Amino acid sequence: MNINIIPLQTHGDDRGNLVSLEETNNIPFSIKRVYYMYDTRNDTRRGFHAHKKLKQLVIALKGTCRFVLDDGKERVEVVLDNPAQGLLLDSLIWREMYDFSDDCVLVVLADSHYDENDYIRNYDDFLKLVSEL
Ligand code: T46
Repeated sequence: MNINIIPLQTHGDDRGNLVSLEETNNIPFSIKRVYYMYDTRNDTRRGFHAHKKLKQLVIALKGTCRFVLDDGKERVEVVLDNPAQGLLLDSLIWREMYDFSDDCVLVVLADSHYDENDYIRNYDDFLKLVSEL
């Protein structure tokens, strides 16, 4: 499976670092929604779904967490621990998130507004859908 991690240019100087996110420049889609997660319990797992169409970019602004990405053929684990990198979450990829550090802050940029109908929350339904592609 192709794991797409986008390096984000850091404008660093002796004051610290600054990263800019610009649609169609370093973000490969038009940004319609931004959400973030923090104070996630480290004994919890999130996700357990795929999206029919939604594309997203996720950045660990602080701390670390692990993603499992699954395209129906292969499962790959990715550690997110760098605020200068974004993990592209394409459509039709099952995702699970776990091992959140206490200080973990994840920000997600999305190419569509929130739509519960875009979620595939049943793993067998997901496998069936990707096997029919
Ligand atoms: C994804 C992973 C990486 C909203 O009302 N608006 C929103 O934009 C979002 C994202 C969520 N919600 C509500 C829906 C639920 O009642 O917030 C609650 C928690 O959402 P959910 O259980 O879907 O959270 P995760 O962490 O399992 O998944 C989220 C995104 O939903 C999903 O698109 O790819 O993060």
